[in-house]
Amino acid sequence: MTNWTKIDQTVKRWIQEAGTNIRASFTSSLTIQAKSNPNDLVTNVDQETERFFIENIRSEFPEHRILGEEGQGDRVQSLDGVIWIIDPIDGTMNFVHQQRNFAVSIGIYENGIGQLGYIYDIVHDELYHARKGHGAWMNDTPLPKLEKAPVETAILGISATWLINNRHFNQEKLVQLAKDVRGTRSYGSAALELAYVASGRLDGYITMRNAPWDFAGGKMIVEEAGGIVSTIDGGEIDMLSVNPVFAAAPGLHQDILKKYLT
Ligand code: 2AM
Ligand code: CA
Repeated sequence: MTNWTKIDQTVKRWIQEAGTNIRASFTSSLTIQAKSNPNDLVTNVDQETERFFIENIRSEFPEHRILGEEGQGDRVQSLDGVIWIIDPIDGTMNFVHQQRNFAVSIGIYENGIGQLGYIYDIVHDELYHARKGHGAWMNDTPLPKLEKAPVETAILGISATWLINNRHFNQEKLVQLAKDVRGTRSYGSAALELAYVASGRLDGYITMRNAPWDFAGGKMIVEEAGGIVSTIDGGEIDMLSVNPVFAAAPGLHQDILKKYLT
């Protein structure tokens, strides 16, 4: 049997240590490179933080596999066993330009089922975390179960990218949704936006393109807080592929799906 209590305590210790190192990096110069396009950034801190987690996981839990954004983990092609899905820095563009609105994101899945999730907002020292069947917390405070929210009073996380002509989704219905909700916000970190849905700072979050490391931790935390996470047409998220992601409070999720997404 997997000892989730031990894993939980260990991850929290590692996350604090990673946070200390990332905070220290603010005063040293970064090495910045572009990946798939000039706006897709990676820094030495992303790579060093991923390496920090991988080395620790390999030594403490050698039978577990690791899917990491920066590719230093394993080539994971199935969800069998225990898999750590890690984004060492989600919101790298914010990290580089703003030194805020970024987070460490970790989801730990067993045979495809989320067991532990963590999103650490280093600058605000806010650790959002969840354990399957036990609930979700921000630091030591339990997150109350999300309640039904109507569209008219909802605050929706959505990037302007999806409200202009794009190749992933016809924007017209989303433009109408953006008009109908009370307000929209865009933070540039999928992990933080999911953490905000879980904690009620946002009522919903929509994106057309997220990778497993962007949503693995957040999906778990939103679900343990009573929210719903699906693809844009209400289907199951595939933990090994890029997905459109729609997370929201109950009620709001069904209403938006029915009226704006199908
Ligand atoms: P990142 O900072 O770890 O790259 C807003 O840009 C959000 O989308 C961030 O969480 C960012 O994660 C993620 N993101 C950026 N480009 C992406 C891409 N091409 N595919 C999937 N997710 C992406
Ligand atoms: Ca990243």
